[in-house]
Amino acid sequence: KVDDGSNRHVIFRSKLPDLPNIANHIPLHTYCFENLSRFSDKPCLVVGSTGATYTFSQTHILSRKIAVGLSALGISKGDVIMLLLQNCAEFALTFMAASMIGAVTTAANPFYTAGEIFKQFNSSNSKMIITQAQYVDKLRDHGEHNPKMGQDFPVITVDDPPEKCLHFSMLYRTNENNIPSVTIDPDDAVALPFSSGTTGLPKGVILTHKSLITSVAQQVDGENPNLYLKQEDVVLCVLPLFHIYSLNSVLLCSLRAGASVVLMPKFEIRSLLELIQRYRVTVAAVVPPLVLALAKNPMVGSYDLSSIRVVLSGAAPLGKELEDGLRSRVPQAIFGQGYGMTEAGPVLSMSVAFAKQPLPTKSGSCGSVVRNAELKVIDPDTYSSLGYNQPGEICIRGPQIMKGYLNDAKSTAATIDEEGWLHTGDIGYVDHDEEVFIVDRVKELIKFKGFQVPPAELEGLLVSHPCIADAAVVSQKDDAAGEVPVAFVVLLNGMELTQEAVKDYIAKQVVFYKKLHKVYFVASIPKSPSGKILRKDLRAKLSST
Ligand code: 4UW
Repeated sequence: KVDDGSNRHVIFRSKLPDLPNIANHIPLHTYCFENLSRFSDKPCLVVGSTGATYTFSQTHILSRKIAVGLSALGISKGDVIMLLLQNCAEFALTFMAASMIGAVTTAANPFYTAGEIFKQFNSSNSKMIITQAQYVDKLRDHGEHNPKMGQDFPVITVDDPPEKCLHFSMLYRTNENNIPSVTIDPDDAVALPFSSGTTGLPKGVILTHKSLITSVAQQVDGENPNLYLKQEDVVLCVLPLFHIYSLNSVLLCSLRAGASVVLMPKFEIRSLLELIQRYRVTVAAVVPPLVLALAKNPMVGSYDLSSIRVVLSGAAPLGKELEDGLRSRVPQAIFGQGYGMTEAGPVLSMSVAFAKQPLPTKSGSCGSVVRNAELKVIDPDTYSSLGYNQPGEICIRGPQIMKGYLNDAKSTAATIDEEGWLHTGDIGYVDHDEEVFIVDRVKELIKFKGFQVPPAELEGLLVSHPCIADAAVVSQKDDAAGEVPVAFVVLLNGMELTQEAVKDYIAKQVVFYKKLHKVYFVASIPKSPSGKILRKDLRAKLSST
């Protein structure tokens, strides 16, 4: 995918000046804890449900202890550990600990089914799972092709360990000075989130020390940070840390900037409001469905939300009415969006209204491209680069983007071209004020409340049904979730199935947000001569029904 040369590259840059240098030659944990001495006794991690607080120096020492504990269990440089956790202090501590010994963290949604968990576990070649007791049964029930829990890999629980599991305390009852010395290269992996990218099944996204440091620096470093976080800030961490948005823009950015992080295991409106009020939350990182809840729920009126100074939304489009709805409830806050994609490290653009010296922004914009990066918009058919206000596929280039997909050179080459541009599969444009607007998505991905639903995964499950000959899954617009997956199914000759039977078949195998909302039985799936599903035609069919 290279420009045919007929058109000069039009490259968009941040409205803010570039950082003169980014410390992306050091390991991620060294970078995140670099300014520790300035705020060592300040609260770093606050567990919302219990009030337990870890200062920055406690967070640092515990991470070091856990690093020793992980290596005592045989985890060494390059090994992958899997976190299957709701937001909790142990998540943050273990992530940093793994970085310290050159290990890599892959985090999965704890609500995943056993099938989904083991696909990620096997494909990432994970060596252990750290989880909560309530998810352990799922790990036992994993079928004959998977490794045996407790024998082939240790399972550690952060709460009372069930049979054959170890307790998390064994990881931190160590001497932090015994950390093995490892040499970490900036291009070594540190995080391995899974994403389906522009096409196909979920794949391991290799994010290196260099990519994550660069991304955090692009947000919070320098004289005029794009996302200005102060030491007095209290950042809400309700979005799941297993998703890159929360891991990067909430946890890592706060660690670097010295802001406190209030951890909430899962979204529940009353506890959320209580936490905001109790801890005087100043920065709320949210997704559109959460904005909806905050804008519409009558309970909101009974809580004091006056501490909030920043509302950052992302991961899915935010409608203007929704934004206005919430704005009227927190009138003192600055509103804005960030635009991210796991593979992009993840932040492509961020509202400059959040900068230390803020600039005016428009409602609906996803901000300006981050500093020290290049963004271009290309014609999806000719690849030639487009100018202001012309919608096309958004591409990004810079040291923050992923190294590639794990063990998948083909998908990597289809996503990052020879010139280093990462093709997002999103359609958008940049206006004359350098603001990015997303208008459509050309990739297959469906986003349910910001969660990834890869159609190829559901199609694979559908055609594994003995009565189904072919299938295609596309998105349908939905007021509450943004998008929901619906299926077109071709039955094998003479076979009969009801819509409910197809839905149930899928529902048993996937996490709640991947469930099919509708099933249409059709005679054939429209395909291009090369065999690609013509999803546009199917979506058009949906909007005409
Ligand atoms: N508007 C419209 C948006 C937007 C959007 C994303 O699950 P992934 O791979 O990754 C994410 C990451 C989001 C993110 C990370 C860090 C951050 O600071 C931030 O700002 C608030 C957001 O969602 O899904 C990637 C896909 O999600 C869509 C878009 O299609 C993108 O390719 N998407 N943000 N503001 N759509």
